[in-house]
Amino acid sequence: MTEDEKEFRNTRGWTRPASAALGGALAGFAALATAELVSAAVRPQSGPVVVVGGAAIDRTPAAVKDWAIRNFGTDDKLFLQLGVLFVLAVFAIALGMAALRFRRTAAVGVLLFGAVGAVAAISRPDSNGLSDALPSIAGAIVGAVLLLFLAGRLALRGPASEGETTAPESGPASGPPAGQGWDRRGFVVAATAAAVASTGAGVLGRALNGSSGRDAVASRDEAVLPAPVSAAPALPRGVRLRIPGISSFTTPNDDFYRVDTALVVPKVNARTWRLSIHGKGVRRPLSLSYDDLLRRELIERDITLTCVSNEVGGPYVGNARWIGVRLSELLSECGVLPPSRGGPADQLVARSVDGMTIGSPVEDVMDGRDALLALGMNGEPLPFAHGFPVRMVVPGLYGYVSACKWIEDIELTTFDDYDPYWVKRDWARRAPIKTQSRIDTPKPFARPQAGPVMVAGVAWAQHRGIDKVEVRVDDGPWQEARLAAEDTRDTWRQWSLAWQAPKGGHTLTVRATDRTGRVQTERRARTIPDGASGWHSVVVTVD
Ligand SMILES: Nc1nc2c(c(=O)[nH]1)N[C@H]1C(S)=C(S)[C@@H](COP(=O)(O)O)O[C@H]1N2
Ligand SMILES: [Mo]
Repeated sequence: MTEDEKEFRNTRGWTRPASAALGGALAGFAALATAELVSAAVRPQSGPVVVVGGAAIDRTPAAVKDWAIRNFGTDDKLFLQLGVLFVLAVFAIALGMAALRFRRTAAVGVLLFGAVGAVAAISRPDSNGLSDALPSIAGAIVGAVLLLFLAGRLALRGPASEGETTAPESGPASGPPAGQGWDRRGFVVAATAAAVASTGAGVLGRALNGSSGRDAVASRDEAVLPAPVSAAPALPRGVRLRIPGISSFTTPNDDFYRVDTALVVPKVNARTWRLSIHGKGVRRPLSLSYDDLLRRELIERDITLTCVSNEVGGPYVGNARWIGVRLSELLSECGVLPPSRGGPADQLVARSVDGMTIGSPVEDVMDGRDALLALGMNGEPLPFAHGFPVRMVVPGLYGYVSACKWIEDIELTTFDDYDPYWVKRDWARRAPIKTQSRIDTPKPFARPQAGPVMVAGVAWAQHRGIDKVEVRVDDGPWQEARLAAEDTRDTWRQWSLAWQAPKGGHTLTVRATDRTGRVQTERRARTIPDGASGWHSVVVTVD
């Protein structure tokens, strides 16, 4: 190959555009790594992927969100973040290619991405103001400078480079020998250095962000829940059916479903946490510390929590033993009266440290049910993912209208005056839990042997109680299932039916009847606006 041919390859081949693409990707990577490191100094929730992802969550139409939860389950957040990263990577590569010709414009493009991140950061509901914009801004500046520099190495120089920008601002004088070409060595060195430095910054930022909740972790580790004055009664005998594959009566914390909008689980320091209660009809506003709550009379209750996004047969339901303060007691101390006794507020809006708002009917919270400000879950302080230090739990209401995690503020208001987060997104203002039942075993498309097969599962109608569960095989008659003993009417109930399974394909269907005598409706409803309805069926093939 002649020198001329080499030069031709050097300028016209694929390596230059490929390097440009790589340069763009590196600039994007450096920007994110810088942002990660700076967010460790500001706070983990201020990173660009988190804030842009959070803004995307808030703007996602309910139907799409529903779809995402259905398809990705609790991994929906991971997929969202990967999606944000993918979009960023595509744009970074495009900007890198554009920088071959329009170096300054491409750098400005990087800065624009930073601006998007900065605006998203400032407009998060839990934003700390301008400081939250720092990670995005710092990242964008580093990314833009790196892109300028790398594109400088790629600029063609020398007399024969007409038609391409000769880019006088490019690079140091110690570039390549004069002549047609670009600074390959300079590019490789700079790109390698940038990759190494960015990886270092990213890893360090990750590590710092990971440990940033140290104070919060320490405050949870040292928290000791006093014995409740009113302990939950021992579980009645016969609450648990010993059937393989059935949901355990008490859901262990690690298996408890999680549904929230938080891309980063808030780590709240209980030592500095406070809860305020204020608003309409609050004659004596309160501000409480974690210790204030621990010093109060605590009660312990088994309560089954359910998500309104749970499909018929879905997994977003769990039962735990909660320890907490009676919410109605605190409200009464503040002088709050329920609407039925003339109180002016009919909606209690709980606000979390991450800006979630959840509205519950004041009437329900004060009607004598065990509405809790919960501190403990299954014998330990709340796990961070489930709301440490304090969350609400109200028997009989879906989580999105009752179970605010990481709560820090309670405002008494009216349904007319204020729409909380999910209501703004077309979910119902009021949402009592619908009677539901689920077949846990056999699993869909199972192939049991002909003969005795245990059909079993759970049924729930919190605060009304379950009185009957029936199972139907194909189009046969409804057969009454055996019901496990009831713990309380606020908890789910296990059930089972011994089935003599004949060979062939069969559809098993379940329905429950609650204590008001109402049979679970067959009418199919979507989750939005106020919870799914319909009967759960499982198709099996008996061999
Ligand atoms: N701060 C906050 N609290 C929240 C939510 C949320 O997104 N943010 N989601 C609610 C919903 S929709 C449900 S079903 C329950 C779920 O509680 P869990 O994750 O502990 O099971 O929390 C509720 N509390
Ligand atoms: Mo929910």
